[in-house]
Amino acid sequence: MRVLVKDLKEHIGKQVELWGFLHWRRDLGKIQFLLLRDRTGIVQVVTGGQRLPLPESSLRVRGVVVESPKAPGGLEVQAEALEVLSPALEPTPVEIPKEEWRAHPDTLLEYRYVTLRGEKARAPLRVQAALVRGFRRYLDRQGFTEIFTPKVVRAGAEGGSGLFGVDYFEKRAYLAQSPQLYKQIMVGVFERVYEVAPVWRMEEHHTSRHLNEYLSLDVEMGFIGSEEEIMDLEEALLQEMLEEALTGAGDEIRLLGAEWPSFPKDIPRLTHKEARRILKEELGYPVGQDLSEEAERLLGEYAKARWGTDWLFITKYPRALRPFYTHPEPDGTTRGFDLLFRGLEITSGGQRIHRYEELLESLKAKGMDPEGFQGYLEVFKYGMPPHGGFAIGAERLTQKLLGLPNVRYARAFPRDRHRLTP
Ligand code: AMO
Repeated sequence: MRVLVKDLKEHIGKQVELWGFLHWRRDLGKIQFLLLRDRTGIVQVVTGGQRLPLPESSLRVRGVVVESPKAPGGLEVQAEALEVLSPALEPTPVEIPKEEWRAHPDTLLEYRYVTLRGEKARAPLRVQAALVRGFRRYLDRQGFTEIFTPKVVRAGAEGGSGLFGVDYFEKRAYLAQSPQLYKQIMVGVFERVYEVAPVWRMEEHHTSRHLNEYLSLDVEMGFIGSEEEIMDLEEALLQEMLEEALTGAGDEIRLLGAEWPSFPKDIPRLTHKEARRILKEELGYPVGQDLSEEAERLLGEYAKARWGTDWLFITKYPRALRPFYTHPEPDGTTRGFDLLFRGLEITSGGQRIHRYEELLESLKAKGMDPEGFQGYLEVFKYGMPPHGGFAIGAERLTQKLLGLPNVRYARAFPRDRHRLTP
């Protein structure tokens, strides 16, 4: 009977068939030990008189499950037949079970197509898949509709960070740096929408927190009273995402030794002004208008010490720091917020401008050409309700949840300043 590694304990004393990869091997002459890995785990297999193929070959093994206290997991399979389905033709560039995580990051990324098979390398992707599942499930239940907006666009939405140009027949087009404008338009259609899709940022940053292509988890909701409702929504949403990660990828979380965060409930909401005061007066940190990465890290520590939380909303950002679509306040601030998790910005969001005239004015005030925003602007002539939303950077959330040293490990095939392959 064909079984998965995780179910072997239910088959002790019985004959089973396993399909998987040769994870590791050891030849003692008369007998050979190997570890077989499938999508659910790893088990030791003992066989005799075989010439084992190279690691990462795919195999089909038939044998009897026996208890074996010395084997990993306390079980082993005594093989009766071993068929090589597809042999590895060369040794892997990195010895997966031994060197994983110890090899140089560039080496791990260079050979990602095979190093990803390592249990620790693939674990963050499983956790991320569970987070996204929780994201979708919660929003579906709240009456949101999943949308799919164009990724080749006429203009940028965010300002600031650069755009990648694309030749689109005779026209100049760009890779979308966010679905911002389209998700707002779709609020006019479905009131509540979300999207899970990649976005592109031509940023020169070569840091452990920046990717040039990342997965953006976007939410937009209509008929709101203020941005406070958007933050409430994000708290409940994050809670469900974390729960799904724990139930759906608990083994992976344990394998990585991740320290699970505090409950994302009643997250403290500090105004930008107050955050700057704390930095200056209480933490003795010289702050400019913009909060540097170091300032955010310090605020993360502050939130942990003062409120015992890993989460912190910074609200009411000044107008100069937010994109044109952000709802302004009369005092020069806005209804825009960021969410810091363990001292790293994982979300930006806020309430948007929903009146045509104000939007036009805001574009002009930012020195942007309304021409480029034609279709978007038009929709504000047709009763756009007060609305707001946010976007979570999926890789950053995954990185910080799992304590990964680099955001690149939270993406299967990261794109950065120097990496376009594999
Ligand atoms: P923003 O530009 O702040 O906001 O991006 C939202 C979130 O995306 C993540 N992020 C990144 N992750 C990895 N590499 C990058 N280079 C990178 N840049 C951003 C961060 C960030 O908080 N349209 C707004 C969202 C909204 O208001 O709804 C936006 O895109 O986690």
